[in-house]
Amino acid sequence: MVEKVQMLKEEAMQALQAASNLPELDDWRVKYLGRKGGAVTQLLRSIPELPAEERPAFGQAANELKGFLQERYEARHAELSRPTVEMTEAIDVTLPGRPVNLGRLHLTIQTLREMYAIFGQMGFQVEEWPEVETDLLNFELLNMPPHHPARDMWDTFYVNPKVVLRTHTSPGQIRSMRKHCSDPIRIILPGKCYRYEAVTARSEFMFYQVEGLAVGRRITLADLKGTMVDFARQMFGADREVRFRCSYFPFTEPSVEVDMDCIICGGEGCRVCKHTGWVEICGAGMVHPQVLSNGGYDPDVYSGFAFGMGPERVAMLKHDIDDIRYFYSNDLRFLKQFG
Ligand code: FA5
Repeated sequence: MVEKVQMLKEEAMQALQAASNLPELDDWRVKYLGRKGGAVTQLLRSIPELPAEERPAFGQAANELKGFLQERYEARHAELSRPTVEMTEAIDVTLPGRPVNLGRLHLTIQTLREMYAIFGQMGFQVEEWPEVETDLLNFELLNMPPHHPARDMWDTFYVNPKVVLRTHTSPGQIRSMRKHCSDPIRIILPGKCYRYEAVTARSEFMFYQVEGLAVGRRITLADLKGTMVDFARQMFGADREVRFRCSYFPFTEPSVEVDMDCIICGGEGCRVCKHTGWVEICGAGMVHPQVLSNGGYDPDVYSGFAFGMGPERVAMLKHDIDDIRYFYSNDLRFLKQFG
């Protein structure tokens, strides 16, 4: 009798393979597993008619067959229910491919790289420091203790009372001096800065700065002037003129603003230079003795100069861009023009 079960199994499996769609599969289910007249059901119903000694082995084989076929049915059902891919149109493999959109460097990054190359030739190396900075480094060690009125020059985003989003890259001066421990330094420190100020055509609340710092023995204001003139001429053209104006920063003494003759009007006066013939390119000065000392350098032995310039403003001058807000508003029509 167990052979009868085996024969039914083979027959059912062949029929299952032959069922090539869901209606055929359903006919198969009714034929073999159907509750009323299904072949396996009939097999099970025939058990009581068997001699007592044959019933256990036959019953076990018939029940196993029922479980097995049920499982196979479900697997086949899942297989036939999967959507089939139909070729609706022919593919012309000779068509040219779609061009891949190439990315490009952001104008600020391009300008930064040009600046690295120019200062690199003069022996400056690039170092980077955190954008989230302590109040101690951003202000206090740069001669601005709490409540010092000069803090008002930098409208500050506070993370908490002791931590700020850096308002300028000058805290990097202290970090780099402490890193180099009394060795001569010639570095530039690029990075993002944040200021809680109104966004206008010339000012963003987030922008980049490139800090420059040179520390050594017998460094003078003439070295700063030479560096600025060289930078302006390499960046903007060999006949650029540079002038220094007295200014004030708590961490430099003396302090200056560096102006360049207007690249647009050649010094005649236009809207870019506000009809003065000059445009500011950075703030700068000789590193204050107290700041040298805060950085671990003996001010009786060492001197240094520092400057901080905005690459967006450099790019605006170079490409005659009249509004800084284009830089970070993600308008590809603007960004695609460069590079
Ligand atoms: C400073 O931030 C000083 N730390 C610079 C400095 C460094 C002086 C070392 C002395 C020694 P100032 O706030 O002027 O200075 O900013 C320097 C440059 O950053 C500006 O000339 C300008 O190019 C750029 N900048 C400043 N504020 C903005 C702004 N809101 N949006 C875009 N660029 C800005």
